[in-house]
Amino acid sequence: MAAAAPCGAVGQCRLQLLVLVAAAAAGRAAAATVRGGMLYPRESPSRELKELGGIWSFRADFSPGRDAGFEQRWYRQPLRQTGPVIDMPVPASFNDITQDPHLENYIGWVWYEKEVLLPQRWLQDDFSTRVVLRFGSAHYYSIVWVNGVQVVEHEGGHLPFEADISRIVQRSPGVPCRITVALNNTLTLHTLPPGSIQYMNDKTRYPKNYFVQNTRFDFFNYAGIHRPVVLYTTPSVYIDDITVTTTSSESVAMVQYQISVVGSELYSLSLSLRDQEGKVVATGSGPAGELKVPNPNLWWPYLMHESPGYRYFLEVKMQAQASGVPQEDIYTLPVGIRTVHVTSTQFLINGKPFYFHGVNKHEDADIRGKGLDWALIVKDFNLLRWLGANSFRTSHYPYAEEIMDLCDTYGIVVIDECPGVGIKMPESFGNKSLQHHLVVMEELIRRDKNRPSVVMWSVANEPASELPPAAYYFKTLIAHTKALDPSRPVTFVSDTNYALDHGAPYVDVICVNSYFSWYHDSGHLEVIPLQLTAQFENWYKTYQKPIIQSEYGADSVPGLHSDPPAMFSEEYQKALLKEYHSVFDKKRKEYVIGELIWNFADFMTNQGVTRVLGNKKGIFTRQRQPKSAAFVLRERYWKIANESSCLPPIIKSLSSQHVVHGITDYIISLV
Ligand code: GCB
Repeated sequence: MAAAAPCGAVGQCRLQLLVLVAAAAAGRAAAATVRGGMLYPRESPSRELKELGGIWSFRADFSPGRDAGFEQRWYRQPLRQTGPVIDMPVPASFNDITQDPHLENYIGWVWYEKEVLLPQRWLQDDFSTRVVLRFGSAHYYSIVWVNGVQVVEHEGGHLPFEADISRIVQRSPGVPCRITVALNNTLTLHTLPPGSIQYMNDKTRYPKNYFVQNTRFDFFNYAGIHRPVVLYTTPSVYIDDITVTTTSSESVAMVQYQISVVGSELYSLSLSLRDQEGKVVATGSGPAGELKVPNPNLWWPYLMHESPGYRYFLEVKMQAQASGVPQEDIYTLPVGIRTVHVTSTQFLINGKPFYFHGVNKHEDADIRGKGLDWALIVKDFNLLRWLGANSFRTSHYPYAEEIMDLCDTYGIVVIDECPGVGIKMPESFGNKSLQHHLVVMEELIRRDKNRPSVVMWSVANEPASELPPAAYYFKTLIAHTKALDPSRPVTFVSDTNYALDHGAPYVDVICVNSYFSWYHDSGHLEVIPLQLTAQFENWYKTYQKPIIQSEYGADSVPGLHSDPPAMFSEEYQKALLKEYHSVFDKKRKEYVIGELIWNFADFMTNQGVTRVLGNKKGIFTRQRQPKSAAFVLRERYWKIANESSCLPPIIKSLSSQHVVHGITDYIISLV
């Protein structure tokens, strides 16, 4: 990606300084490990919420060193007083909002600002209300000030961070609360994902001070405030975190819980678990324990049961005294009861074999880039269910909590991937990178540990796992992940040769990507059966672990036709899929436990000679219209679901021709 903005000796210094800032912060975080909970902000009788989405003021720092904002301390006064600002929507990526190619490809610090008035009752200086500012995600390095005071610094996109701002806002009631964010999208060899800045110093070929950011991943590196920013309140003594795990037998389930409270040592906790009708099915007390649920409704994946995604609601009530004042906090957590086990040939959910027939996705759309968009989210879930997809991988980074909530609700099974994509350079396997990666896994697990839809963690996509340091790297990373969450299997997604992969010994499930007759033997569909069969057999012989085909696919330009099939036509994409499917059908009787198409929808990438306005391997266009391949996959997924599911006979008896609306409506009405 070319950054057309100038950057001279000063600029180089400043960019290097950014790297140092980021590295220092990563070091601090690693040493400290992640502290505190990161409960999704929900309203309750003791908690209020204010959404800060909408138009924010914005300025990209185009100064030669990208450092004018810090030198002139833009955070000390309203942004409009230090120079021109433009309107910027939040949540959204900033890249595609204007017509300015320099902003589209901008690398460095950008500044956002919002002024908000808070309700009077939040501002009473009696130490009883805690006001928290929370960002669902911002890419990638964030520094946040409130009324000119720095409140939080966070490294990494995709995951939430927050700050207690009570003391700052309660000190000046009646004054608008000014939130200033400086955001930097520079990637280094030690960030996740990694990247590097390359200065082009040949004056005969490049303008003065020219640099580019190089990355080794295949999606446009959108940046901005991508997810909701909210202010929420809690009492000053509050429920900080809840961890829930579940086990079940035929007629009874156990819900193990652990709760942490912050603000006082003297508190009591009471819990009640309600079913979807609101009936209390179990009660408990104290910070840790077990709830017994007789005749439980288990959480089942979509198409595996007539009522998928069943969730109970765990209401946690905390009562305490703080400075003689009684305090009460209430938080309600949705809970799905389900178990996950892996054998040498199967993936079991609630003891039943589960076959992943799903997709890989991206958070990506016209104009808003990676910004959260409710209309797009709901459309995508409707398409997933239309397709008969029961699962997806969050390729190649954690998706919004709002998306994960719908996975829980609809029973869409998730392989939850961290942003470990494009880890290719030896420098990215050193201790500094590893420490940061461990912290990112801590943040991800802290966020998603209670989600029944999440059945496996993926710690990386296509790292250079053939490099010798990958052995120690993945051994440590996977052990750490398992120590944080012993209840879920762990994987990473490999495209390394089975005989050379140093990370594979440590995973529970082999996830393998391959593009036969696309990137290799281009145009030769006939090689697929042989090569894919050999791939599966080699991996299985070496590891005796179940295998997921975690990516396969072909680009197709919608409306481009060719018979016999030629690359980039819709016919070729369909034919390639079918060749893969015939091998999957043989091997899923043995140890292949899933197939995830690359990709659900076309998505934007960097410009390059193999990309025509982005990656076109979607079975839907970027605007979510089906290509021919979508119908091939839909017929297949419904067929597989009907073969193996416990759906009622009425649904099973319908062929995929009939499911256009009827069955999805029926299933949806059951949810
Ligand atoms: C891969 C990557 C994915 C790419 C895809 C492709 O192996 O994991 O990020 O987009 O191939 O289309 O090249």
